[in-house]
Amino acid sequence: MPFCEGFLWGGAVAAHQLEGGWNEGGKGVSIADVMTVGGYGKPRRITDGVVAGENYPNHEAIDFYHRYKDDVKLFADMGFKAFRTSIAWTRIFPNGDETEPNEEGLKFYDDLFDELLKYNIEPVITLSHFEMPYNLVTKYGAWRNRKLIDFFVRYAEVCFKRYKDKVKYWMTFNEINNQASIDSPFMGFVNSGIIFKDEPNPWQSLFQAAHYELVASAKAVKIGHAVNPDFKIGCMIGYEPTYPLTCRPEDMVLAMKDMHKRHFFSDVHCRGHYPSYATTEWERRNLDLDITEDDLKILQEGTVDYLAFSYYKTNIVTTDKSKIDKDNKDEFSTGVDNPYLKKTDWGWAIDPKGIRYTLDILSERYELPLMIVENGIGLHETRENEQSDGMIHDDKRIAYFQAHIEQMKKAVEEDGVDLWGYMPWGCIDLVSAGTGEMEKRYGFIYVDKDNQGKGTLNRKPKKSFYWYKKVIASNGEDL
Ligand code: BGP
Repeated sequence: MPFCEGFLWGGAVAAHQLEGGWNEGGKGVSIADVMTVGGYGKPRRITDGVVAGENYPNHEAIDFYHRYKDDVKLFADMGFKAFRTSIAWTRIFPNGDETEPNEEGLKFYDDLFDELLKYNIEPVITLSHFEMPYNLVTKYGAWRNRKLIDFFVRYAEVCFKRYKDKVKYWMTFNEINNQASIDSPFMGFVNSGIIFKDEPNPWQSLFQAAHYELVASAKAVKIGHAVNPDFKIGCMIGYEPTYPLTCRPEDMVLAMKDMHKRHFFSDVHCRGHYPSYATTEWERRNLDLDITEDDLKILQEGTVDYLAFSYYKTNIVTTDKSKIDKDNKDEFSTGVDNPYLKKTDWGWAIDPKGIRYTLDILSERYELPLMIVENGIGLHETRENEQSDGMIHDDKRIAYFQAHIEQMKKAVEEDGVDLWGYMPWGCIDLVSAGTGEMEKRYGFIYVDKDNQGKGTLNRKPKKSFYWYKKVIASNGEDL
């Protein structure tokens, strides 16, 4: 049996992408609340506060805030052992800088966790998933400011103490490493509250913000372990292996250097110190970073218990500029296709073997347990795709998961990777983070709502729902 006993089969979401209730229960405005709908090749706009008349898809999302009991029941029907979601920071500290938390927000997550535990579903919780309080951006300059460390740590401590008997698995920041793509306004804003490309010295801002976030994470890990020594506290990175287009040594080196962007944050989270490729880069770029001796000590003391990651695709790089399609190069794509792979409708390369490659690299590099907390395929699906049995037949999704789970098995069985769990992304249709659309669907469960916000919000299992139920029941044997 490749997967261990108690393997955490489940699904993943993030508060801002499904809860809605953006201004209910005392919740404050988060950075996700000021982002409009975009689309394929059309980035989401970040508005200056919430502006009347704009379409903000996260405000209602799929209304999980009011419907979570029914949704948790559906997850339980599928046999989920785990459910990954985030706590919306703005439900607990609406402006981020209060000294006392918002009781109504805390209560909401008490109720949600109780509901999950009622069905023996383990909550797997991210503290910050693209939803920091917007006030911290406007009033303090977001993660440019050292004060953010204390705000985050206070928030983390409140959550650890409140939920210490309900939640065992935690993650500090979602995909913290993606902001290293400093040209992407989206990645910088959602991770740090900063659009790096608009900064006078983007590299200075990136590494300073990164440092404060890493210190905040390490402090949180340390405090969490003191609150409950049984806690398992991990980091979470977005992992997209970079392949060279050819075996020309120039391409190989470029791909290797590109991977520094992927590893920089996890190197610090897992090893407790900065890698030499980063410190030499700081010197080369003449950066003047605020890093104290105490900070370096805390990084060492607050290393993580496990490494969680998302995996959707692999990327290609080349030094041969003639091979780069400039029209296809954007925030999420290098503009070079892998000739051996098919792509999704959103241009993401489908590469099941890449998940084994990822598991092996991370396992060898850090020698830590791993958790896959996002994986999946975005598809266009409407009620018109329903078959005579009244179900959406998402065979493409089933094929995608079959192929990826096969490769996970090989990584465990043949390569000895210590894998704790698998939580496919968007287990129920929700708002896409990158595009803000409902149309980019990942779920085992269909939600009746379109990009304009119209629909009944009714839920309906897709074919993959029954397929995944069988996979979980057989602990991954019956694919
Ligand atoms: C990850 C995020 C998620 C999620 C997912 C899919 O980067 O952690 O929040 O949304 O990607 O991306 P998208 O929604 O853009 O398809």
